Amino acid sequence: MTTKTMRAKTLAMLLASLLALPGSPADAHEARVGALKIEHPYALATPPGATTGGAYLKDLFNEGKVADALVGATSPAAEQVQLHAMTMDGDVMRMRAVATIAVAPGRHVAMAPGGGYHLMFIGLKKPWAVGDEVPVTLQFEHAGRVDVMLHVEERGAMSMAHQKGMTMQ
Ligand SMILES: [Cu+2]
Repeated sequence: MTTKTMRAKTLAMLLASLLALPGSPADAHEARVGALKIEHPYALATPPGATTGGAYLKDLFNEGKVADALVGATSPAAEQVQLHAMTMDGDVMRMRAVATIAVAPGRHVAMAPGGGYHLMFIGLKKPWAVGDEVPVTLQFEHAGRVDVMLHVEERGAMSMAHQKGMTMQ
């Protein structure tokens, strides 16, 4: 094997491991409450001094027969946690607070950076670094309350990878 092909292989492997990281079995985690399955709750690292942060449930799946909805969230890591929706206002992407995020029976809600829904942490007690774990309590209309741990991940390449994974609704 030439040095060149070895280098190319190493690079390809490195790239593959980077892209696979957020959803890989080693890193993925999930929680269940009632008929709801929450897959890989995560947050993105914030810049130093940041007072807000975005968090995402990679997948929220309603396995049951009853309509449910995420109606609120709280965390000791922030003064408040809002449910946000991204919408296009002409060419500008804007976010707004919503009261509920519905998850119909048999349906998935996928949250990702750059579109759809997210959890917005306002008044962060401290900025988030890669590898941090942030507790959040989710309140659902039917299933009730569940504590999950957000894994803090890198911005940029990682969120791109997440967006790619969002097509499988
Ligand atoms: Cu927001």
